[in-house]
Amino acid sequence: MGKKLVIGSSGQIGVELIESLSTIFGASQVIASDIKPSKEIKTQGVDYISLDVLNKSKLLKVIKEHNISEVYLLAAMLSALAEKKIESAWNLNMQGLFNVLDLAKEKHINKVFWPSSIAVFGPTSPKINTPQSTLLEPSTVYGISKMAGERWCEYYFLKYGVDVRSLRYPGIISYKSPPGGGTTDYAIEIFHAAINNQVYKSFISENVSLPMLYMNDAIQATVEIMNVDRKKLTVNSSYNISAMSFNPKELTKEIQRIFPDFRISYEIDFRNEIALSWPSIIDDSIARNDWNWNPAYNLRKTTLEMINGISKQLAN
Ligand code: AKB
Repeated sequence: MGKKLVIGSSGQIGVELIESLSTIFGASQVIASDIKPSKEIKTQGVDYISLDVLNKSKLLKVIKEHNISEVYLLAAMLSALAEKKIESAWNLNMQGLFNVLDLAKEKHINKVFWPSSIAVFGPTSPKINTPQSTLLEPSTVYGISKMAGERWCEYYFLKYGVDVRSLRYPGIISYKSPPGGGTTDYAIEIFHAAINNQVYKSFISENVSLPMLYMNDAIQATVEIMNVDRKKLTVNSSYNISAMSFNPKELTKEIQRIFPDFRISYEIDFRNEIALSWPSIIDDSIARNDWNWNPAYNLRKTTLEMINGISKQLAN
């Protein structure tokens, strides 16, 4: 068994995935890589390599030199930023995936994790209990790249036997490392405002609900799907997963249980349009049946964890 390479290790999910993989498999079994290092990874005893996933020859060199057997490809441009940088988003999100899938096809690696997103759904997809398989007409650059990526993952699995596994991440809430360029980022920013006694100016309108996951559940799901017997997986593209759904109004109410004076105001921008095109509640029953997906964090527990976590960070 070779080592695990996380590409995009300095991002919101990368930092916490590195922490979890090194706890489970040992720091020597994990390699972090990104175009810029993060402080957090330096302290975890995990080797860091500077790597741009678009540089396929360097990627191959790293895979060979470090005896990599699994790649977690987290480097991507998220929904809001991708609307402003169409070409580079498409290039990073698609070419990055092809580089990794091709190296798996050529048997340089055995297994790949690639995250998709609820952004694959669009205005014509059902909004409530959005099924695993339904009309996919995404209206964002990011969503189009994720939808195409899902099709390519399934194609590489069926045609070339590439063992690529994927989850459609909803909004992921965490405090250890900031998110960047997403539409669901509001659900993180709001906690920082509340703890700092500020009014939060939401760019999403009060009644727009989106599916969400607390980071611990997202990491758990990622580790689980990568380690389950492939024969149990009935979805070869990407699984719907979620733990809760809420809108800014409901999140504000929950935060006000702890900070009664907390206030939100609304200054809607283009990200509201993106949020409106996504599902409110998704049906993740196939993940629950296939590999016992069972999230632990609801809105109340997430709120407590966020407030405790950010407060501790500030105190340090
Ligand atoms: C985003 O908001 O772009 C991401 C996502 C839902 O994939 N968090």
